[in-house]
Amino acid sequence: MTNSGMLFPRESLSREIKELNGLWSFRADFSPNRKLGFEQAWYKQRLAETGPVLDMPVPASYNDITQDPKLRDFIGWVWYDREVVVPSRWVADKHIRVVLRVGSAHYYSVVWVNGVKVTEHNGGHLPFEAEIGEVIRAVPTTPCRITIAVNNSLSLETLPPGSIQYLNDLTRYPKGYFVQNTDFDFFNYAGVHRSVLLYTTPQAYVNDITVVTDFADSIGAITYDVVVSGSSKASLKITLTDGDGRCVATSTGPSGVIKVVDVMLWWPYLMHERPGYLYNMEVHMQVIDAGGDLLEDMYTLPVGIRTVKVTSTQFLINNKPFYFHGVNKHEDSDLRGKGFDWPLVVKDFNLMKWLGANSFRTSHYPYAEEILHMCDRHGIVVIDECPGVGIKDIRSFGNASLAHHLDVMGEMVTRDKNHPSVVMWSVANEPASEMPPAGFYFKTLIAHTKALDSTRPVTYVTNSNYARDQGAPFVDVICVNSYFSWYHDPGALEVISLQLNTQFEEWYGKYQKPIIQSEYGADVVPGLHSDPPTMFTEEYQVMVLQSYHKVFDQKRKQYVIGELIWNFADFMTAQGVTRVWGNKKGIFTRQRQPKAGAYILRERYWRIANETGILPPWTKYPCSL
Ligand code: BDP
Repeated sequence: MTNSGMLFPRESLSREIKELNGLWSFRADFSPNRKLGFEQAWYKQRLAETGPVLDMPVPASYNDITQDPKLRDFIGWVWYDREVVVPSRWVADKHIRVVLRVGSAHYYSVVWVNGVKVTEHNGGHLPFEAEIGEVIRAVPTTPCRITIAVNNSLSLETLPPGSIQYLNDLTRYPKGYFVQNTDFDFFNYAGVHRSVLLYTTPQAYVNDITVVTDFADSIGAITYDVVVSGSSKASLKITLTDGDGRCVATSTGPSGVIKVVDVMLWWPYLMHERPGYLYNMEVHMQVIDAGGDLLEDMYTLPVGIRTVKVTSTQFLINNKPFYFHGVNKHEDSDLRGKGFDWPLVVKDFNLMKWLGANSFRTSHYPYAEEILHMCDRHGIVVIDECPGVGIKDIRSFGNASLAHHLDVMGEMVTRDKNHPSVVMWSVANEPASEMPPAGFYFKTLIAHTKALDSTRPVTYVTNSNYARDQGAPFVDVICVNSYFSWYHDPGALEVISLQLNTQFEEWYGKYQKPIIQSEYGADVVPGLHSDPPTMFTEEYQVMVLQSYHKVFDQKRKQYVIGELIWNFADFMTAQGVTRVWGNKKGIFTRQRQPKAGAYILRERYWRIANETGILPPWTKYPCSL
């Protein structure tokens, strides 16, 4: 694990938080080269003084907020700014670190405070931060101004990759016309997508915590490692409390093993009557600084005690076979785009629980940390995927791409390593894994990920041919996407069972690793009906699902360890002739209303859960939330 932490900001007796969500001033740089903002140094004054600004909510994508098609499809730099009143105590007290944190912004960000650059960050979907105490103390203006410039252009070396294409034929395109080409199937939403906040710590502080859990009989074990920054002389006390707040164990020192008697394990939803059980690990740091003052820092980390193992035919959680019956999702909704939104998050969890889903994959990028906290608490199991989606061009397998991909995995593992809900890393979705350089690329990437975290299996999601896939020898679990009777043999429902059976036999025959059907599905325009079923109708989606399920039911007794429907809900994509206002493979509409397929899955998921025989009678389907 890396040494520099990315602990989720939490209030404590030693830490305060000031959220900067709400309305920011916003200006897109429409200049031909998109560089006017830098040339005119827009960060040196209030954005409103540089030209016309819009109100822009944070967090949100900017694309669907106005009526302007140029902003919806904008490529290049956009600028945000707002003023914030920093409590005078934070400025006056030099013992306090003041940190500015951006939960995520797409994709390349530069941040200034009072016109002074404090950080830049390459990549969306992951947080970045900067210590700004020195800057606000240098010129203690009230209020202080925060400026964020964000650029959504992608290159062959970014994640996801993309490329800008200039269309220079003046008989067909206006002067200076360019487009951004990408190889992924979701709208390239951009802006400040997650919370922006200021938080404080003392100058000596708990920078990172890593926990690895295990158990034997009724004794749990938490192996912990705490990194303190700002002092080498800190003393540490660890207190572990149970779900009722009772202290169950203590420890001292920066690392060690905490034993928990009569351990309550963390179990997935529907696998146990008390899923998502969490302890709280309070880390209390004390140090006397050079001036003789006592500095204290407190950080409380929720900890779930569980184990994960993979055999050639099974995925084991707490040594019991776990079958993924779940969904693939997107961070996507009307108006907000990819902007974080609590009502949406809670509604989606209620729908997943209604469905009897015990898991999801964060297709195709890391989701907001708040969502992983919900998963921890509700026992929803997560395959945590990095933004390695659309890696199709051979130039995206070069050294620069690989170096960036390794960095992104480092950031993602650092952020998500302590979540009990996260049981596997996915390093990519449907890369061109049959290309020769993919062998070295994925060997390196997967080995690196295992070096970052040796406790979780690693995979990537493939749709290539089993015989030509270069990375499959290195993954722990084979994740396969297939769309029989859709992209292949459209309309031919009768081929599904044969082709799916062949798919499983070939992959298992060659690699002897457990397999997850990581995507399958069919588009539905809600309300469209036909009998006999034809593509895009509710009946057709039902038939596709049922045909896949028959084969899953044979193979899950052997080596198939999961099924994840594509997709939980309809989502927006780029415009194109195969997309009628977005991808319609949702079993729920984009507004989260069920299609016929949702009821098929609901019946199935609850039946599978009940078959395991460990559900108490009161949770038998149909159950209310
Ligand atoms: C798969 C991709 C996914 C797409 C899906 C589809 O992994 O991102 O949305 O196909 O076409 O290949 O619906």
